[in-house]
Amino acid sequence: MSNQQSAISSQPVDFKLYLITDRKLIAESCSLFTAVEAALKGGVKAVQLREKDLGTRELLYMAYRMREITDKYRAKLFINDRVDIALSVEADGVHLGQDSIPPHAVRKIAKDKFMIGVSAHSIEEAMQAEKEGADFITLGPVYKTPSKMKYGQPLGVDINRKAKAEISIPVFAIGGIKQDRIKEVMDAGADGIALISGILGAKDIKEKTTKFLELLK
Ligand code: 3NM
Repeated sequence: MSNQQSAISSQPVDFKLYLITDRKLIAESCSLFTAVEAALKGGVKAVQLREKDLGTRELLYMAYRMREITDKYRAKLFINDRVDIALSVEADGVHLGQDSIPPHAVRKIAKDKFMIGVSAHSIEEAMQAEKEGADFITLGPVYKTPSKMKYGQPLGVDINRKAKAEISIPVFAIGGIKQDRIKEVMDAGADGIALISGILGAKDIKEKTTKFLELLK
């Protein structure tokens, strides 16, 4: 074990579908909580609260409510970037970006079983995150997705084959994942999928979530 890695054991990654929030995508008639609850009713077991433009307190209150509804459905809750908020609301973990506090530093302050996800945009970043103690990785964007144009060209589905060969922790394909792409990414070796619009952009969020889960079986 490298000295950057942790001795603290976290939980197994027991989900294949990882729903990420973006309240701006939700129709005005429906709140983010209603939308996430519909996905929970559809069976999703891991949700990442990712509302990057919110101030600390607003995000904290939102995180408390997300904790309540994810608890109700026995689903895991992750908070994007904000370890302080994740710890405060007793989330299951944090999801770190490349500019966030690194995983090995989170391990020093995290409780036992606290999980760490990391966003990687190349195999090198994914390997580094694994070395530093991440529990799982989202790797992308695999396909073109408007929200992530800043990362340039999509990595393409073959990135999952390379990841399978190099990385031992679970790797979730992210970026432009829709229902008709699940087979392709899973066949390429992804351990699961992470997505926003594929579910939150659906007319019937509950039904869409169930469909995704069926296809991931
Ligand atoms: N991270 P959708 S792509 C939040 O490549 C996020 O790290 C990405 O949204 C990455 O499922 C992305 O609607 C957006 O394409 C995912």
